[in-house]
Parts: sequence; C-alpha cells; structure tokens
Amino acid sequence: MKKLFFLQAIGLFFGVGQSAPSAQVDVAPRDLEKRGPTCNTASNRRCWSDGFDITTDYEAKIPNTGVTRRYEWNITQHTDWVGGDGLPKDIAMLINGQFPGPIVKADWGDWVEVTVRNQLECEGTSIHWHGIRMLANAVNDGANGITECPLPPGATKTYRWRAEQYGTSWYHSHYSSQYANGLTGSIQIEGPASLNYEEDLGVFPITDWYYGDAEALQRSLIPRPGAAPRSDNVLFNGSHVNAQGGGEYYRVKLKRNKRHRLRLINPSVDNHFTVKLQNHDMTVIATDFVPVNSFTTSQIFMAPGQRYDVTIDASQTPGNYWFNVTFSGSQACGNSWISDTHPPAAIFQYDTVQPGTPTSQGTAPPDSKCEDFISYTPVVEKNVPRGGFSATEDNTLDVELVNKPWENFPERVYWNVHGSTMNITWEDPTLEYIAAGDLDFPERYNLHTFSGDWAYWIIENTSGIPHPMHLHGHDFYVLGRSPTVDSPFVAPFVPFNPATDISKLRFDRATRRDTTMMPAKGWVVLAFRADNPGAWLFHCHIAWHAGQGLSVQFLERVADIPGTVQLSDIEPVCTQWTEYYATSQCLQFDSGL
Ligand SMILES: *[C@@H]1O[C@H](CO)[C@@H](O)[C@H](O)[C@H]1NC(C)=O
Ligand SMILES: *[C@@H]1O[C@H](CO)[C@@H](O)[C@H](O)[C@H]1NC(C)=O
Ligand SMILES: *[C@@H]1O[C@H](CO)[C@@H](O)[C@H](O)[C@H]1NC(C)=O
Ligand SMILES: *[C@@H]1O[C@H](CO)[C@@H](O)[C@H](O)[C@H]1NC(C)=O
Ligand SMILES: CC(=O)N[C@H]1CO[C@H](CO)[C@@H](O)[C@@H]1O
Ligand SMILES: [Cu+2]
Repeated sequence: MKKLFFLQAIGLFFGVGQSAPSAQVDVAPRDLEKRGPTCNTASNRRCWSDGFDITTDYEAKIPNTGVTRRYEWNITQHTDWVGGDGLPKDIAMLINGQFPGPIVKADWGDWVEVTVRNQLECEGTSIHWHGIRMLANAVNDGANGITECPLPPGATKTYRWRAEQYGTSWYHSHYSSQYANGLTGSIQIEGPASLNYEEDLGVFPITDWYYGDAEALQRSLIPRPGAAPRSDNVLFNGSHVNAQGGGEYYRVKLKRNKRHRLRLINPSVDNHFTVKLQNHDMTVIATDFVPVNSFTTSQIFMAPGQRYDVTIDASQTPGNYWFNVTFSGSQACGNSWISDTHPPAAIFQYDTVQPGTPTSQGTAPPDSKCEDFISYTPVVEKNVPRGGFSATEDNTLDVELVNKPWENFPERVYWNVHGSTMNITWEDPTLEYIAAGDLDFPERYNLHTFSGDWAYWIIENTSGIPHPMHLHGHDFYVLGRSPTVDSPFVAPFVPFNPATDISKLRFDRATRRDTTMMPAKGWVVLAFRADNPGAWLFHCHIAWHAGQGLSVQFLERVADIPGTVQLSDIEPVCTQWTEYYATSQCLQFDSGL
C-alpha cells in the first residue's frame, strides 16, 4: 500500500510540465540488521547500513525498512497540574498524562503512525511534526486551517508519515498557542552521524514554561502594548527548581572519558537561549535535521524551534558542572524571562563522583545578540542556482508590527506580512479548497504562489524584534542576512539592497535547516527547492507572534497537489469539526495557528 502511494507520488512529479525534481527514491529493502560490525558503531557512526551513510542525500534516497512505528495518544486537560518544577499550572494539556510528551522514536526510513484522540474539554487540536519533510504528504503536516481541520473533542485521527530524515526534532500542537499548555514532545530518528561517539544521552528539550493558561496569555497580547507575557520558568527535560525554593535541578550523568551525544531542542513558546556547559566544549554535528561538518564551540544560541545535536567529551576533572541558560541583552531578543533569582541551569555530573552542587559558578558566554550561527557547511553540500535569483516585489515579504482598532479594543496589536495578517478559518483548510478544485482563497489566508523549481524569498523585518522563522515541508538554504543592529528599537530599518547585497549572498554550500533568525530592522534571504506539492506554513516560531498573525502560506506545485490529497482524506474530521464548532464555547480569537 505505502509502496503504491509512493510510486503514485513519483509518477505525478514526472507527469507535470516543470522539470522533474530529484524525487526521493525508495531503495529496495536491504537487511538493516546486517549493519554488521562496521556500521553504526562507536567507531563508525558515519556508516548506517549497506548503501547508506552520512554522505547519502536523504532528499534523494532513504532506506526502505518496512517498519511502521505505532503510537496511541490521548490528549487530556488538567487544572492546577503540578509540573516538573513543583508548581501548579492553571491549565495543562498533556499527552498520555506526560510532559514532555512521549518521545516518537524511529529509524531512518521507517513509517510512523500516531493515533491522536482529543479528550480536551472544549478546544480542538492538531499535531504538527516539526521539520519532517512530508514529501507529497502535506495532508499529514498537522497545521489546522491549512492542511486539516482541527480534531474536535471526542475525535480521533491517525497521522501517518515517513522518517525521511534522521536526527532530532519535536512535535507540537498548531492550534493557536495551545502548545504553551504543554502539548509538545521530542522526535528521535536514528541514522548515521558525522562524528563518532560512545554514549547517546538522548533528547534534551529546554523550554520556557508558563503557569498561566495559553489562551489567557495569548488574549493578553491583543490590546496595546501587545507585549509578550513573562515566562515563569525554564524546564530542562521537564524539570527545574522554582523561584519559591522547590523543585530540583535536572541532572545528566556523563561517563568519564567517554564521548556523549546530546540532542538539544528549544521547544519554547517565546524564549531564545544561549546554552553552555561550564568547562566543556560542545561539537555540533547536526543543526535541525541537517548533518553538518562538525565544529566545536563553547556556547550555542538556540531559537524556538531549533535543534542542535552535539557531542561532549567527559574529559575534564570529574565533578558536577553547571549547564547554564543565558539570554541575549535586554532588547536584543525581546526575551521574556522573569526571574533572576534562580538563573536557569541543569547539572552535568561525572559518574565517578557523588551527585552534588557545582562548586564553580562558571563564566557567562558572550552575548549572542539573538543571532544564530550560519557560517558552516552541511555534510551533503548543495548549491542553489544563482541565476534564478532576483529581488522583486513578488518575492519580498515585509514583516511589520501594526496597531489598529478592532472589535472592543481601541488598539489591537498584530503582525502584518506583505500587508496582511494571517487569519485562517479552521473549518476551511487550504488543502480542502484545493482538493475541491477551488483556488479562490481569502486574502487573510496570506497565500503566496510561485513558479519554477526554486523559491527565493527575501523577508524583511521593519520591526525592532528579531523573529525565528520556520518553514514546513522543507529544509531551506540560508543565503544571507543583514548584520545585527545595536539598539534595534531606535535603529532605522535597512531594506535588502540588490545593488550591494546580492553579491554577499552565499549560493554555494550554504547551510540549510528549517528554522533561522530574521534580524531586527533588516532582512534574511532564504531559498528552497520547490519539489514538494502542498500548502506550507512559513511562520515566526514565537507562538505569541504566530497567534498575532505573523505567517504566510506557500502554495507549491499547485497542479500536483490534487494527486497527493483527496477530499476523503480531509472531510471526515472536517465534518466532525464543523458540527462541533457550530455550538462550541471555544471560539477563534487569533490567527488560529
Ligand atoms: C485512551 O482513552 C481511551 C478511551 O478513554 C482508553 O480506552 C485508552 O486506554 C486510553 N489510552 C491511553 C494510552 O491512555
Ligand atoms: C530526557 O528524558 C527522556 C525521557 O525520559 C530520556 O530518554 C532522555 O535520555 C533524557 N535526556 C537527558 C539528556 O537526560
Ligand atoms: C549557572 O547556573 C547556576 C545556577 O543557577 C548559577 O549559580 C551560576 O551563576 C550560573 N553561571 C553562569 C555563568 O551563568
Ligand atoms: C478573522 O476572520 C474572521 C472571518 O472573517 C473575522 O470574523 C475575525 O474577526 C478575524 N479575526 C481577526 C483576529 O482578524
Ligand atoms: C520603525 C520602522 O522601521 N517602521 C517601518 C515599518 O514598516 C513600514 C512599512 O514597511 C515602514 O514604512 C516603517 O518605516
Ligand atoms: Cu516573531
């Protein structure tokens, strides 16, 4: 069945007028158990299995394992739920009662099937699999109002997708800012690595945490000044001390003299972190899902949505060490961390010493100025066609902060992209329009169509706040960005200037990932291969900003979309949703995303 689906999808790709993209090919099953002594061992992580290694382009070829990993999740609502820092949260929304949610584990090439049952009291939900390519499978992307209707309470849906890439990621609800109530978890897909290591410490999500309810917090942003609410804590793999003296530091054990892999994830609602393990360097081997030629650093800046797979050598004096989270200077990131009384930290402890509190406070890393590092190369190097790039009004998207009267508010604060704020209708997802043959979208769907095999976008930020921009369905290439400005609130906005800026863009061997920073008062230029038919959300990963409308949809290879999605894929849930929503008490009050 799945084979047939894939062949159909590939047939469709080649059936259209555009030149055929490098469609992914399912490679005949080879016995993965025959990885043997030379593959995926502590001394040969670059090799994965017969025919697959770190130099294999996962967009072109993936192992056919024949394995499907199945998960069953119940999403439930809890009042005054006591989280991993020992303090209650007004409303928590949890998967199988857990925060962080269950880890989705798979091998590269496996299929994953997650059956989600919405047992919330009033809100709908939809689960997005952050970073997963979803080739010809937009209908499983989990972006409500775009690829599906939300699941109403009582409804069940099975998401089915392929582990096309490998490495570290996460999933979260895409229903308004609902993930701020705890609806997130990690994804860990086994595959080759660009550097050898002995121990895998597993996923390490570091997230901001709010004691308030997500909806109440999002509503607080509607009237002027529209400032982000303060977060109450930062949780390391779900735990931390709290400001009242309770809770415990999360503790990670290192084996002395071993090299460890740590899978760092920032699943935050709003906060950007710089992380540093005192006295130890980290060597980056992947950024988001993209394996990179490893580089060593003493601190890492992580925007919401980003992942860094790193190795750490336990080669220092055995002891207990702080793993610190610090923030960019007061204005640089618009961070909303509340407390200086317990700077967020975890403890990394060598297995040869007693658990204790680190004796040295360590040193603070330099201010990252809210900028992620982009000057490194992926292992599989690719070039973006330079000739295809031009700067026009059609491929420039301006992001601006707006205040206008709205309903009962004399001034409502929201974000415009290209002059329009995103506002989807949950019951009319974009893919349903397309499956029904209707391409007449409302302006407030912020839909952008383009043609050609490559998409190039110049995103300009006229505001004084940098934004972590995330694209569904692709790794994008980061061709370049404007320099970080000091005093971003008063600095002038400097638009992309083709005459001087095109020559600074990096078309060859540019890094690629699925989330990167757009600096304040400047621009970032991104490119991606238009090889994935679908409606793909491109948005700021500050959940509050997405709720305030900071997103667009890219409609890609629109003629090919009907071959990847049938009305019957979407309608069962949409019918239930529409019926439910007619009398629901929980009505849309923001972008819906
Ligand atoms: C999910 O809820 C259903 C219906 O209440 C129940 O039968 C099932 O055991 C639950 N599953 C889990 C994993 O909690
Ligand atoms: C975080 O928790 C998960 C689930 O218990 C575990 O698999 C993982 O190893 C933990 N990560 C670290 C770095 O301890
Ligand atoms: C690291 O975190 C600990 C615990 O909050 C704190 O005492 C220490 O000062 C921090 N170090 C730095 C350099 O931020
Ligand atoms: C979104 O669109 C609906 C339908 O046009 C409208 O009623 C609602 O006010 C809009 N919401 C926002 C936040 O603009
Ligand atoms: C402060 C600032 O840069 N404001 C700009 C916001 O965006 C609009 C439209 O692009 C500009 O006209 C403003 O100057
Ligand atoms: Cu933003």
